[in-house]
Amino acid sequence: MSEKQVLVTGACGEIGQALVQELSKKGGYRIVTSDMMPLPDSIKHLSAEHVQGDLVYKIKTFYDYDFDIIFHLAASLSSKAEIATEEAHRINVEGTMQLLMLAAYRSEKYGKSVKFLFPSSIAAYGMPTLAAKQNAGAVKEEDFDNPHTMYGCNKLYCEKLGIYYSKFFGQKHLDEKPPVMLDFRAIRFPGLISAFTLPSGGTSDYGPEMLHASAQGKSYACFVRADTKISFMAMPDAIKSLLMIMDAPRECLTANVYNVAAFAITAEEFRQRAVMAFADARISFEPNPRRQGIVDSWPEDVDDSRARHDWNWKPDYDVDRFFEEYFLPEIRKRYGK
Ligand code: AKB
Repeated sequence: MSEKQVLVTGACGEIGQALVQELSKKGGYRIVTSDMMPLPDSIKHLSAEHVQGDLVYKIKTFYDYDFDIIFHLAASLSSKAEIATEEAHRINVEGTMQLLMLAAYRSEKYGKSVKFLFPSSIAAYGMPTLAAKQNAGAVKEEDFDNPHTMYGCNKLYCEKLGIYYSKFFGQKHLDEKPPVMLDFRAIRFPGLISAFTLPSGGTSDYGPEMLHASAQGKSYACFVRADTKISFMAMPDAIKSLLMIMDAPRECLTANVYNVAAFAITAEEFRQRAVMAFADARISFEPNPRRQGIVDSWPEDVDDSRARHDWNWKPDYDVDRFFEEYFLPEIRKRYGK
């Protein structure tokens, strides 16, 4: 069978690096990567071609490629996007729009539906008050879709754009045979934690930052309150979900956008786990009002029953397995603790 051609944008980011490694392990793909930065050594040898530069300006390059699948991971995350809103809009929305137009064009012109995989986020939600957040429990995809951040607005709007380009673009008369459209599939991710890379520019970053700092014997001042609770997931589960939704037969998908969840814990619970694992961990809480406000607007947990039903989603790592079987063994190897 011939190889499928895959584009991974934002390949140098945390999800990008882990995804490129898994796609290459899975086999059967010619992986083209793109990012503002050169590829790190860990994945350099796995990319058939790397296009370095700003996606918005490089998009013309990609019109010559016959992509079967696009993973559009490039984004400016929530904390960074809140500081540079206009730039975030350009990266998050214009970049996505350009790539969706390319996928729509290729799908229609060559009669072959390009799969477009999009990582959305719990930032697409906006809980009106802390009390509402605490009372809501695990929220469904259609609830509380009123983001409070530029990044959340960008993600929610790009979900809508993806649905538009996959269903309505061209506005054919209802009786006309519809053209071949792109196949848009989005996952709303919680905070992700990798044992190999550190996030930057996000607001769920306090979780991974606290753990990596403690593993290195460094003190850490957590920028949110101890009682702050959101949902988190091990990076291998995030990659698993992307590959599962990629492979899911279209007819099994009842929606374009899916929550995935693994474990919802507070910043204090992170601290306790860190202290149990690393006796010299020194963690204080010094909330930053702006970043606190962002996380307070995200739900405590999300309901992923739609993904479980439609494509048999189930995370491998609950909170205990995350620490005992993934994070701690890997991080001890990494930092020699
Ligand atoms: C962020 O904190 O911005 C991201 C996210 C939750 O989408 N990690």
